[in-house]
Amino acid sequence: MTPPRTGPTPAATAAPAFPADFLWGAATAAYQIEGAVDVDGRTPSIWDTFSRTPGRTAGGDTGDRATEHYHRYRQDVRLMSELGLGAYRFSVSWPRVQPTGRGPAVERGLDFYRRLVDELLEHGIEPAVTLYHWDLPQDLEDIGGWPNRNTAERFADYATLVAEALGDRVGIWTTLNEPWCSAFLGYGSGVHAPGRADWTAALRAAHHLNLGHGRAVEALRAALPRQARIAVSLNLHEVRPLTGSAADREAARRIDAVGNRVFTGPMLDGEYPADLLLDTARLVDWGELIHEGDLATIARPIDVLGVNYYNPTVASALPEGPAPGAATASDAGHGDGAQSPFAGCADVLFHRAPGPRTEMGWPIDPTGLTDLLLRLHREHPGLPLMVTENGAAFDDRVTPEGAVHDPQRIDYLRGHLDAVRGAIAAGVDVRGYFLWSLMDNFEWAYGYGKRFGLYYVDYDTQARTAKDSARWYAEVIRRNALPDPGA
Ligand code: IFM
Repeated sequence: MTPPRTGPTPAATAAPAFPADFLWGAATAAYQIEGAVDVDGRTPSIWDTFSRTPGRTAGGDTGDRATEHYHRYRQDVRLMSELGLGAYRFSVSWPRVQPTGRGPAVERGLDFYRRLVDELLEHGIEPAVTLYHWDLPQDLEDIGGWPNRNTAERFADYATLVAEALGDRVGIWTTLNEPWCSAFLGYGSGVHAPGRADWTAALRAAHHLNLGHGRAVEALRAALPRQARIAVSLNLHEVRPLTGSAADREAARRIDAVGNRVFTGPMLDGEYPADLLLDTARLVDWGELIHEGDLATIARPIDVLGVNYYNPTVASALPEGPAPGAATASDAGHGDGAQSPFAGCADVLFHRAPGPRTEMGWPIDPTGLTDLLLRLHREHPGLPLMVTENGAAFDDRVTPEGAVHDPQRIDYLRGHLDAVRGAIAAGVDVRGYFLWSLMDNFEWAYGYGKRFGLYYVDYDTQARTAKDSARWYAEVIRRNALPDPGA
């Protein structure tokens, strides 16, 4: 069930090692693994409501049971220990801690995370907490959700509660995970909870997520010891124009604005990019949305930028006539037929690069990760980076002998880790890598059909089985270097 440690260290590999203090981790998120959705005072989040709504998730799957991590966390920490993880990135469920999104904390909810953190520390694994991985308390959605400015204030209060409970033992804190998904898939295309399709609401949500991040940074700084490291994890789009034509480059620029710079602009540069404000002026009144002082709050310094990367995005302008092989923005890897998540870019086409894909249909191209890291280093020199998510879903099966052979995942990981190493060699300050994901789990609107884990989960018995990639990753961690292919 667990990956045995491999034998003695073979002769030094040709591949250069990662920096000596490089942090090797794996990541999960509360709603994707915990289950136990109605115990110890937890109330529904927007994902409970959404997934219980017919037609919203594949097969009607919900996170009700998930991988039962809430009750099996000790076993799961043992699996992490056998991998040799230096750190484990998990998220705290807001409705477990503060069911209505306001008021005092529910201690029974916090106790789960106290137990988890203690277990991690006992195994020598550094806990890395993400405060928000998409499970907004339904009560807050009922009064407007992220398009409502008040949600940012509520988020800061919640951040204080969690920091006061765990701050003495947790050194790495992330405010938001992938706010682009919360804003643009949750309120723009509607393929994520709460399932609203309204570009104005999506842009308002983006600003309030930015503000919530800034307010949470302030709250964390006030509550945490000085040495705590504070981050945000962004799923930045490595956007490439299909051709060098001015029209395609313009399409890529617009996607970059509403896919990336809508967050990096205010968070890292203290302002929204002028081109984004112009592009979206007909959708939202930015002057009304941004209050005095907001930009200074959003730009509170962070210690590390978390980068979540899976694949590059190829965009072009809508040509005259039909465009074979292309998909409109609504199909940009996030569900067919829905409104585009890229606000105001319905006329942009997305192209599926030839070559191998993952089970999600996402192209496999590690050069996108190197380019993204290089760009961030160029544009924000001095800001340490951490890959806080990277991984791939494949159609894993358990053999009659009880093994899970996943050579494609090993290839994917090798390529992307090599990309990280290449960026480090080029001078980029990358502090660590968190593989998505520790174990198979609830892949949001795709339900349980897409398996990203190092551990295969049998959802009937909840048995965890180490995939070959788990053994391979344990070896990477042990060597602090990539093993030779075939090793
Ligand atoms: O499963 C998700 C995760 O919750 C956020 N980032 C992308 C992963 C794979 O889709």
